[in-house]
Amino acid sequence: MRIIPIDKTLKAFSAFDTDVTVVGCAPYGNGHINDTFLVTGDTKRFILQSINSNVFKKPEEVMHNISLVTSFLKSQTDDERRVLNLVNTKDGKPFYKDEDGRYWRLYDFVESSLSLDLPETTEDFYQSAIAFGEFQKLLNDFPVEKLYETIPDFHNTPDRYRKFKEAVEKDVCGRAASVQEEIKFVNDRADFYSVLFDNNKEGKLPLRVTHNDTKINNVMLDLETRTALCVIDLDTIMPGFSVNDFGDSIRFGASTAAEDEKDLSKVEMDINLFETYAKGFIKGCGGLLTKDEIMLMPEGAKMMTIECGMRFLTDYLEGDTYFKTKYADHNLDRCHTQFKLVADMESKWDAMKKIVETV
Ligand code: ADP
Ligand code: GN1
Ligand code: MG
Repeated sequence: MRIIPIDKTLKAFSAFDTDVTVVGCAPYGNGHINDTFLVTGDTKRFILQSINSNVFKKPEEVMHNISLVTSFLKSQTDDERRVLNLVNTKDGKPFYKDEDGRYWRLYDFVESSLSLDLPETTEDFYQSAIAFGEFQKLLNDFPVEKLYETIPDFHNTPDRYRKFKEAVEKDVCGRAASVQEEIKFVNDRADFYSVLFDNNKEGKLPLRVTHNDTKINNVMLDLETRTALCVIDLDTIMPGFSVNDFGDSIRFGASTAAEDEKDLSKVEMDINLFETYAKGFIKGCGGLLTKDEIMLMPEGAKMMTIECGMRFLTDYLEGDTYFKTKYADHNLDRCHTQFKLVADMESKWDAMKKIVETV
């Protein structure tokens, strides 16, 4: 775990153009990538983040994308609570680089809102589906050529599989022998990994501008109405497949347990939540999705889940250098829930296919 001294955090905050006196500063949220702090000022609250530059090799390009996307989204709505508001530095930049090379950014805190790690009700999940669907639709008019690819091959599952096999081969931590069953689980599904790219080549799955990290905790819901307010965590907006945005939400939010649940008997993909999310996402996309894209939603769900499990296992084999972990086998526990979900989706495959045929 990276520890950032509090004086460095407060110094970074003071580089931004705010007119508050800081009264509190504490780590915040459950993200796996960036270091997030809630900064409480005397009149206003903020989210201060140190960007993970091990994951995002070119933080300036991430901030270029986020500035463009948030400005674009603001031009599409009159309600300022609907869009994440980036605060510039005193010298007008969207990020601050400190003397240790850390990159920082500041957002207004989205007040009177909540972000959930699992939906508490079916309606919560439906609302997040509407939000990510609408987000997809809005991005349809975004000029894709202006975006940098912040993590190359982010959802290129065949390439993730190649990197996984490399990690097994190198086995730098000597952990491969103890996870033979998990390795077999990945290898047994090798034929599946190119399915979305194959459909893309056949002209059935268009590349769109997608969010690429559609966990329910990346949507803020209004505390009072519990309707979706705004989509956050915009680091990975890049060209991608709509079914991946759909699928990543299912992977995380349609699970009956947390991503790191140790008791696998609690982990299932809730088919009713799958159906609910499919309806909400299609509605949010407002007629944008083609019939083929809708039909490939089950593949998107399974792809994002096996890919994520494979990424957790790769990170475990490589010594836990990518995802933040809280204890020794955290990545392995996460990998197990993902594989349990994949197996459960396989057993519910016909039902999933039927839902998207009729939805
Ligand atoms: P990570 O990339 O590490 O997942 P996020 O940008 O998703 O980082 O932030 C982590 C968590 O912090 C979110 O899940 C959310 O709960 C909270 N959060 C982030 N930005 C805001 C904001 N502007 N207002 C309120 N909460 C926020
Ligand atoms: C990371 O940043 P966060 O926690 O929203 C990861 C996603 C994974 C997810 C697994 C940039 O998302 O790709 O699906 O963890 N983000 C990045 O929970 O790698
Ligand atoms: Mg996040």
